[in-house]
Amino acid sequence: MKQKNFNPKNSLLKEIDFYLVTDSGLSKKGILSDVKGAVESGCRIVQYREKSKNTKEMIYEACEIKRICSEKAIFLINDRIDVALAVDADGVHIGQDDMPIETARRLLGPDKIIGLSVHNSEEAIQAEKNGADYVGVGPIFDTSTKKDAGKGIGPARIREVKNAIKVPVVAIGGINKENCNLVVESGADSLVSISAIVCSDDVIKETKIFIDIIQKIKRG
Ligand code: 3NM
Repeated sequence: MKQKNFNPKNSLLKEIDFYLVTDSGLSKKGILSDVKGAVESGCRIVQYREKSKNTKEMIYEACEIKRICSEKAIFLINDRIDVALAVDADGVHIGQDDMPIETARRLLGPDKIIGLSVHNSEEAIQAEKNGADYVGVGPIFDTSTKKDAGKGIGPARIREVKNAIKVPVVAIGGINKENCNLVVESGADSLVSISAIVCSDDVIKETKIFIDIIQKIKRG
């Protein structure tokens, strides 16, 4: 693989606590408002995940999110490498059945961030070998946000994955304020919570609460 140049946003990955993933179907106030609120509260990574809009609408929204993230947050796009290239996002997040990571890397170049969803340490080791910058592990708990996510794999799996690889581990699926301590204590570098944030009345407040809980546990 071609040597990566130093990319300050890439090195930031290790220090991230709370990771926002958008969901236009669940959002109470709209995804742009969600992104603004979360970034204002200190969220340093945002993933635009959109399954129902056309490409033109996605490119428009992606440009708006990129503007909100600017220098403050890493901006990734779920699955759609074409949209990521079109708006020059910081990278993508892909799943096991999406474009192979080697192909995504060839299209995006060495400096873009690529995250890959994994379910166990074997997939995580393979993801790291193939050049993933981080892995997303989930669903940690049962969730109704992603209908085909399957049953929760439990927080103990985070530790197994964490022990198997060096790149950051992001936990996702059914995580809320009540159970997020278990997730961080199990070794997650950062965590995603979609419904607990975007279905709330106050994204700014809820994001701050998550970040405070995570930082307290991580920094002891
Ligand atoms: N991916 P919530 S679970 C988008 O396991 C997504 O890969 C998952 O939403 C995975 O925080 C999930 O509302 C949904 O449970 C997470």
